[in-house]
Amino acid sequence: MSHHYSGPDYGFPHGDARLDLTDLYAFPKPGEDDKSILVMNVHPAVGVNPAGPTTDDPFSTEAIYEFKIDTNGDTVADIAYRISFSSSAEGALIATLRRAQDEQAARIGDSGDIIIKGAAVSTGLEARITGARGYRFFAGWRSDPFFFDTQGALNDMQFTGEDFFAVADVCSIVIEVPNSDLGNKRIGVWQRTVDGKGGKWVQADRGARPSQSVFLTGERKGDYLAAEPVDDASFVPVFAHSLEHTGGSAREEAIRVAGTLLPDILFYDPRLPAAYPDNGRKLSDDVMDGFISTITNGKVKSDNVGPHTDLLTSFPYLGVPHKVRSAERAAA
Ligand SMILES: [Ca+2]
Ligand SMILES: [Ca+2]
Repeated sequence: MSHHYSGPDYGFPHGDARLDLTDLYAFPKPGEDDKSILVMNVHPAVGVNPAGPTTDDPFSTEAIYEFKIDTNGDTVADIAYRISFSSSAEGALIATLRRAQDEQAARIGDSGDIIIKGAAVSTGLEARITGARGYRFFAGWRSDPFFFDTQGALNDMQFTGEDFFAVADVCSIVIEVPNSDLGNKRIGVWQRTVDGKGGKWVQADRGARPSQSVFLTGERKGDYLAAEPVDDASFVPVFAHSLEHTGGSAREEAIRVAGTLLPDILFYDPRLPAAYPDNGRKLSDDVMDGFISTITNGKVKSDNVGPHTDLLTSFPYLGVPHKVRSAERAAA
């Protein structure tokens, strides 16, 4: 549950699992120094509230899935990659990738230059990949690379080393980006979903660093999901309150630690190797050991769960989904 189940009471934002962001990753493309890989995971295949499987329909056609990128350290986006979905004439789900910059990137909406359009969405076991203008793009079901003993966390941090996500699936949007389009320097990245169901664009979920919106936002979770990183100083008190509660830390120390977790941005320098929390995040980084240690004030250091072994060595890097959702492979 990195950000899995980000809505109130572990429900889904706007009651729609397809809008629920889970994890964000950023790392250099293996074997090619001038490109980076950005991964947005969304839509857990299994819910907690309501419990049980979510829809097999991967993405909402009424939403925008967005990577926000700050290139000059002011916590306001200067570049946005916007992904939207629609139905083709044949009724298949297809994706469009747009790139917005400057003031347009900071705003809400679906504007931006089209980089890729009509990209097939992968609903089966095969990864369908689309390339254009130095970019490569994937959207569809994958094996969830996130690993954590969720039941142990819910049982007062009594970890048994059972990986709740061992056979879980998630929906992934993976883009291979030329570093020149990211500015070739340290950037700040976050992700958000924007819901257009009600006739205007409303941010449904957002986040960057693992698990913060689930474990630390307390009664301000709704405000947090609606806010942007530039507003995040206002959440230091509620983060500190949560840290006092889970780790028994003194108020002053809790405020100091909360200040290191906000704004909720993943910093990434594409010129350097990725390793969370120092630079970006790889699919295999054990982010939860660090998070557990932070929220328990060092009392618990690991959930005894390690990375998955089904990661791929090439694009889109995430493993083949566990569940067969379409007959696509048989037909291929
Ligand atoms: Ca900026
Ligand atoms: Ca672990």
